Amino acid sequence: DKVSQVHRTAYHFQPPMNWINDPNGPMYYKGLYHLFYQYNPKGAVWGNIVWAHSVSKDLINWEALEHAIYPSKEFDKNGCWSGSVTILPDDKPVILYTGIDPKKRQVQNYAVPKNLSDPYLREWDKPDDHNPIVDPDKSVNASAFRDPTTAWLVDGQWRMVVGSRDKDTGIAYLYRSKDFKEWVKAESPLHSLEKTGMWECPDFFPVSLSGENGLDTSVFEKKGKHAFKVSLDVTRYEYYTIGTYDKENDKYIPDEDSIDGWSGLRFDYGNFYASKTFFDPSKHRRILWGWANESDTVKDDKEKGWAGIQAIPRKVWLDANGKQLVQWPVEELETLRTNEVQLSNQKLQKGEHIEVKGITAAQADVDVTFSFPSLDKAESFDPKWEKLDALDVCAQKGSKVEGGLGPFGLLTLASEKLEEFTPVFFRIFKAPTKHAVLLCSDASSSSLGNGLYKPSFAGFVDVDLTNNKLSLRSLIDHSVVESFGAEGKTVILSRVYPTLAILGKAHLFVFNNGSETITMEKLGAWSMKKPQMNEALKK
Ligand code: DQQ
Repeated sequence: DKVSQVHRTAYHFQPPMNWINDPNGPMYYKGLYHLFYQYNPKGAVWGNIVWAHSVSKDLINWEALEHAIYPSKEFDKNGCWSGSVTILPDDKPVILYTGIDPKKRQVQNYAVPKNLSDPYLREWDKPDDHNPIVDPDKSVNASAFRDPTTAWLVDGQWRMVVGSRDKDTGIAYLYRSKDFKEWVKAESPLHSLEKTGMWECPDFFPVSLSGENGLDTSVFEKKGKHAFKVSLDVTRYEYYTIGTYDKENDKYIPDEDSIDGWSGLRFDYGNFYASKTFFDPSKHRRILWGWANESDTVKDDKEKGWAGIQAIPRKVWLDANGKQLVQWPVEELETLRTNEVQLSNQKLQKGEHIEVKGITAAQADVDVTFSFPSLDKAESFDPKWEKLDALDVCAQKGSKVEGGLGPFGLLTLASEKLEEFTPVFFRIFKAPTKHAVLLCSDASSSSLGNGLYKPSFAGFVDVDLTNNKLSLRSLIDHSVVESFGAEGKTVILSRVYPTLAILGKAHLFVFNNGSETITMEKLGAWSMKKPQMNEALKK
């Protein structure tokens, strides 16, 4: 029997079928972007993990290639888990990845292209010489030792980090090598922190102090800043800090005002995990890939025959305030825009909603700027909330709870009579010393379906409100709503599974449910075309 595929995404990265998880080894090489990813060739649940491989000229249209890395040696007999690519001098890419060995130990291996003149880099060799390059020594927990990073070069020696834990202390073990084969563990880790648990998929990279350009992973600017990200196994959230890299002592030191731990900054306050960045020399930018798991039931995943997507690749850079990163969908995404609709200067009184007509609302890109006369009507911030996650505040103060300044924003994937909708909205509070801006992407009203995970994802937005404006962009793609608040300062990805608001029956509205009148200053909305998405195996 034919399963309905109403929730399959059109322009997010997906293979034709089966389970996917972490993005692996993203790179730009000889005019092509490569993406590898954790893949189960045999089904829609996690298992039998190989590195599937796709290439693209524009990060939007993808061609599927043969699997690049799959169990074929003793040192990866039980699985080929996550890892990274480093491009060595003379344009030679090398993969570092975690293999699961016959004793189920996690070991670090390397692989090199069989034929460097093939721009597709289809076939990879895992030499017996020096593999595995890193074995867990006696001090290391061999079942929590994985996900090697892209390496960086300091004074002629490569460094890379492997994620781990010692009891509940998260650890980024540091290794050094002169030739990329002989690796020696440093006496102390690059970074570690108690009570954070296993550090999966660490990522460590330099950021420019000004502008939006990215830096190659081995570039160190005077007084430069670095970002360090980990994926926390226990909560399935990631967090990052901004800090400095002390090259002499090979230590990463988070800035004093950058929270190191569970409540630190996140790339994304929604469904986004095991992310990885890479430097794109062709456009001098750093790009972030992240995995968005299903929020559907496992039974549905199996019936559909697929599970997992990759978020739209995002350019990432340091905010002008030096305190956080900013993200924006890569500009190439805009080539998919069609059926443009522009609206401007429309007032929204309390309780009003305006439909955005003329686009395919289930497969769209919408970018809107709101303004308001003043901050006077902002509700006061309940001090009790200080102890809560933003998500809990959003669960209490949803889009249907009337406010002062907000809630206002978008109702995405909405059914005609609003039995289903995923609101993405701002709500502004008067906090003791300043205003607190909450961005919420609330899945609780997204579907009449049963057994779904429907969290009220939310994050605070550290934004200057002196011009009384806030902007919001949402990428809507059937079962995903990926939203960028305040030009990418706070980002939230939600997976949702409407039963009524599907395909041509989905609607998009702009709404306000606060006593202050909001002006929709300008809105651009587009239907999104379907790119080539891994259908054909490139010959
Ligand atoms: N997924 C991989 C691991 C990694 C985890 C296995 C994160 O290497 O730690 O599929 O999602």
